[in-house]
Amino acid sequence: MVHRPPSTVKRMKLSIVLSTQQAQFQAATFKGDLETNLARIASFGYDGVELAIRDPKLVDLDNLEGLVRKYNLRVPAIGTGQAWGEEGLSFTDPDPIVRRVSIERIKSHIPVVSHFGAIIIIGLIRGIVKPGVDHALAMDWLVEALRECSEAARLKDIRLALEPINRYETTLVNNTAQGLELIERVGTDNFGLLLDTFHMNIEEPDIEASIRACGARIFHFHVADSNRWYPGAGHLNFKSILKTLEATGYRGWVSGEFIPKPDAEMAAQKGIIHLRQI
Ligand code: LER
Ligand code: MN
Repeated sequence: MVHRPPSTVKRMKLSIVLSTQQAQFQAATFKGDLETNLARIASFGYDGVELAIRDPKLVDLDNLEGLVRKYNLRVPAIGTGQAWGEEGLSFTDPDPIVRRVSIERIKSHIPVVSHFGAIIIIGLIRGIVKPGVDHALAMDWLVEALRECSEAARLKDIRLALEPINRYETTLVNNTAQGLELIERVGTDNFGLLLDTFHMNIEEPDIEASIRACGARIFHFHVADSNRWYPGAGHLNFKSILKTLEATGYRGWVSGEFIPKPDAEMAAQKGIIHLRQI
């Protein structure tokens, strides 16, 4: 029997990033008033909203859940990187107290995440190799922290996804090959990868080949174009990328994480139109 790749991508579950609090991170497409933003996101046709939460203690979970339900949205993933961006928390800080607080912060997301049936994103909270720290030692700290967090998450059937992030933002785990090596070292089956087309365009020699190599280890997927604007605003071939993703068997979410330009509404609308055309 001849096996032919599908000519179109099945209807994808699309979400978009919304920060539950003000944040410096540029590519959280929506920030500010929660209800207004959830209403807009739903009206543009998104199925879900990926929430960036710096600290679960600061979130009124009942209110959040009520609003998400009111606008018939799902929450596929919770981003945690603002704990690094705003507070400097990381798994690889030379100070053991900072490392402990960072691990506890990630574990504190477990009740929120299990509420929504979401996954926990490990982005910049992995940290960077700080001055005076050896790269191998930072990797050891990272592996230990990820083992502890993924073992705690597994008790609640929760998955964690580490995002390879480009070299200009971190010195730890920049590409998918390093991400796969890390998965081997951590050794827990609820720990996988979040691939982001913006970072892949900088770090991967061949985006489609890297997606195929990650296969079943892909737990979540971020889309932004080459310039980190909405899909369709740069030179990435989303048709080819998403067909390749689907061919791996991935049936998870495709989440828009792009700069709110020319403004958040326009970016969200143009992005979804481009992706739905595929
Ligand atoms: C977060 O998902 C991300 O892609 C990083 O660029 C955060 O800085
Ligand atoms: Mn991302």
